[in-house]
Amino acid sequence: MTCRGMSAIRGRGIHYLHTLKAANVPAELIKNGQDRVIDASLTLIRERAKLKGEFLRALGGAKASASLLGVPLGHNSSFLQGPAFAPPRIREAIWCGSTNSSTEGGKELKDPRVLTDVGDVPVQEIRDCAVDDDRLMNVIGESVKLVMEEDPLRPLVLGGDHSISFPVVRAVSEKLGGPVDILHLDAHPDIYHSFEGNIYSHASSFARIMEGGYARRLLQVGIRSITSAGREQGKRFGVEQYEMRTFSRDRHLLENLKLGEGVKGVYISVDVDCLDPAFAPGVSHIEPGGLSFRDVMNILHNLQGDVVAADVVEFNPQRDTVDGMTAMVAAKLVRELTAKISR
Ligand SMILES: [Mn+2]
Repeated sequence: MTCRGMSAIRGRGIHYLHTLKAANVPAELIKNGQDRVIDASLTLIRERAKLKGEFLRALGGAKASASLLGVPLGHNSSFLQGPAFAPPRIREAIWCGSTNSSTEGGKELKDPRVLTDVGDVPVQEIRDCAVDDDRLMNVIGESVKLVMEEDPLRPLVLGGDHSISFPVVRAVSEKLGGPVDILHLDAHPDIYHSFEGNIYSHASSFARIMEGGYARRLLQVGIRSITSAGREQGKRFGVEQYEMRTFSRDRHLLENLKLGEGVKGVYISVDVDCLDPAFAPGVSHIEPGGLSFRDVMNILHNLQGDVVAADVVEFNPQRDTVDGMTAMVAAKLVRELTAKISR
């Protein structure tokens, strides 16, 4: 596909805003309506999380259990907006009959003590009501906190573009009362102060996280598209950037990580484009020279630490192969992260 073809796709993205901005309509009418829609959205997530939490506590036997929360948001991407359509495709692939419901280490995904689902934050419906991003990011964070409210549930967030990691990590850190260590797998450091004027850009989420003090350590792995500004920002925030060009040298260290001691735990953020595009073509930013799927599995399986929450972001179904290969890749990342979280 040519780049011109790609901007045509971008032009067909989601554009719900603007229709509620007539000058002669009282602002309070709109504000009150937005409040009601947001309340209703949070109520459905709260009640689903509450039911699943009560159910697991009644069953007993789970100390920590992954619960899926979809965040279908794509408008903070600097290029394509397809990640807004990812959560249902990932769920479909998790339960695809072509494979069984066991994780590699033998956990059973159909056991609710291992995995539950509280549904999606209705991002498009909220944006359709002309809610701005300051508020939308708060709704995403509130939704994460509603899941964490229900012990033993822990949020496993389905993106969405990478901008969602900022409100999610902020919520996790606020809820736990301190910073976490973050393992961030990505081709890009996503640490620009802002990108094309957008402080909520998917290229800026880790600048917001580091500024907010939500992470003690940030380890970025898989990096192979980084500018001098990205390296400077990394130094400024004390980020540990592991670039692909030295991966063979760093492999042993990265496949034996121990994180989260002395802080509130470990957060894992997986951008699907950390993988080489040979393994995961369905991403917005094709960047050759990445990790193999098994490299990622080795890093995740061998990581020692209490994983308090995680996300899988930047899967773009509009760029996937016709048979949904990258959906299966994203789903397997979610399945293995589920195994990592649940115990
Ligand atoms: Mn990326």
